[in-house]
Amino acid sequence: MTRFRNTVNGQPRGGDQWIASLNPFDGEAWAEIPRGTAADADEAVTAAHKAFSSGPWPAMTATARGKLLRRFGDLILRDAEKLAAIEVRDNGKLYAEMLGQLRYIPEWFHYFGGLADKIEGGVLPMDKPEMFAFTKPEPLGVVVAITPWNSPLLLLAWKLAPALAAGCTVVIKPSEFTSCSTLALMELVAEAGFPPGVVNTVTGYGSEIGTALSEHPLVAKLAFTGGDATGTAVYSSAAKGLKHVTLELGGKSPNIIFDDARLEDAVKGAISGIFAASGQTCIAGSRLLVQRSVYEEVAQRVTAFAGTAQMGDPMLDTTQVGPITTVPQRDKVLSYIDMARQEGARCLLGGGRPSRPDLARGWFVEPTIFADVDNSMRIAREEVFGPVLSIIPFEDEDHAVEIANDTIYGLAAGVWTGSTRRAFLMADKLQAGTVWVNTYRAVSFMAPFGGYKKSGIGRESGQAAIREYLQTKTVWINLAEGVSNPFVLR
Ligand code: TXE
Repeated sequence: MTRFRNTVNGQPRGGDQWIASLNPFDGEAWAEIPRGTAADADEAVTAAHKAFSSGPWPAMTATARGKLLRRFGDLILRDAEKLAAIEVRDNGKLYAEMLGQLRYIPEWFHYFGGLADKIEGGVLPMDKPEMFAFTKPEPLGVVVAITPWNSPLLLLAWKLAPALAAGCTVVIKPSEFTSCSTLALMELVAEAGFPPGVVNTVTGYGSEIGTALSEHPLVAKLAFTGGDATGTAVYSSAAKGLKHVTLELGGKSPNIIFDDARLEDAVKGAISGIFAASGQTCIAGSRLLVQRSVYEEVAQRVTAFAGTAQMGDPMLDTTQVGPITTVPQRDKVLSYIDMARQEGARCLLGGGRPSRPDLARGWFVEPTIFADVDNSMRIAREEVFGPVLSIIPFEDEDHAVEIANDTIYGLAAGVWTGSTRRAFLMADKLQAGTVWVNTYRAVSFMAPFGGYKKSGIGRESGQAAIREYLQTKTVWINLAEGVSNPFVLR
């Protein structure tokens, strides 16, 4: 069995105990990762702090940092197939999806590599005579990047690229379910030429090393993607040490179909919103809001389309729906399906585990569709994070906005319409960090991404994201000779 090791200060680190990494398609252990301890977390943070404070990294120009990032991006592209295959074995998502992600991830390192030496301070047009003042952006320090299991390397890239471009050093804590690709990536960190200690990893259970990382006094910032309960705990830990945070949390995103939409496209948009990645995405369009006049037609067409989705081995090109990544997550999804039935929703498709013998060892849940969902039901209010769609009817624009915004979350929203007026109006009124019109589940390195309300704090991707890893220093230089009255404010 393959054993992946952590990297601390450029050196491999095993562990006294190991955690098996299981393949969601067959339930078999295929690799092992170290079960880190609080002492391991401390060692990784200390190494990152040393690399931030002394040695080649702080002495490096922003231009040189940018080159390293771009080289790293090139190496990821070179090894995209290998890394994608590791991700599939760890999280069960389609090889086609993971390879697409791996081939796109380099763009984050190219983009932020390019941005590294374009972050400028400013000279202030001083209101005080003979005083010169300027601002200077400086890196925050040690960043702990805590990543989840659904898209390990993509969500890591969203943190790692701006953090390194800003000049921070990083400790990565990947999900205990899917750490292997991150540990494999560390070989490329070394090959790219990052100095030891700039990027470190510590694997293990969140409950065992999470607090040691998020409350460590040498950590300046926590960049987290995961569930909102864990995110809240991480935020509380950060508050104790007044640390900076970026939190990308859950969602219950509305995907809204108006009767003036091209229904053929809207149906595909509904499918990609919830059944791609078996619904295990924070941006899942889990609430399909459909205008009453086309409600039955859309429900029937989405059901017919989803009914053709091929479940199977995620490595095969013909597979469209893979297994759920973890057993606890599969059980959570099944419990929500039961709950929806009890709440009185009408099950149009799926509703359980598939009966096919060749899928029996995998953690599959059938693509499931509930119609006649009321937005007050738990199936419409809580994040399921699986292939379960709730269809909710609405009457008009105001009603759609009311239902869409009636949620604690605000990560994303989709609108399907043929009207430009309606597109702009809905984009204004929807409380979400991302609004897609006539498309769904699109992301880009240049497009800021993050949540309104309980979906998170801060933004990833885009120019502003690097600011999340910087702080501003204001420098005052007195050009006058002599100091005026020391007892009054200057
Ligand atoms: O995620 P966790 P879980 C949602 C989804 C899912 C639910 C729970 O609804 O059903 O979250 O999933 C680390 N201190 N999302 O429990 O716990 C953990 O080791 C510091 C949405 O698997 O949020 C992992 O590295 N860290 C989501 C990371 O937090 C801790 C993606 C995320 O795991 C910690 C995944 C602690 N005390 C799940 N406890 C999205 N937004 O994309 C755990 N961790």
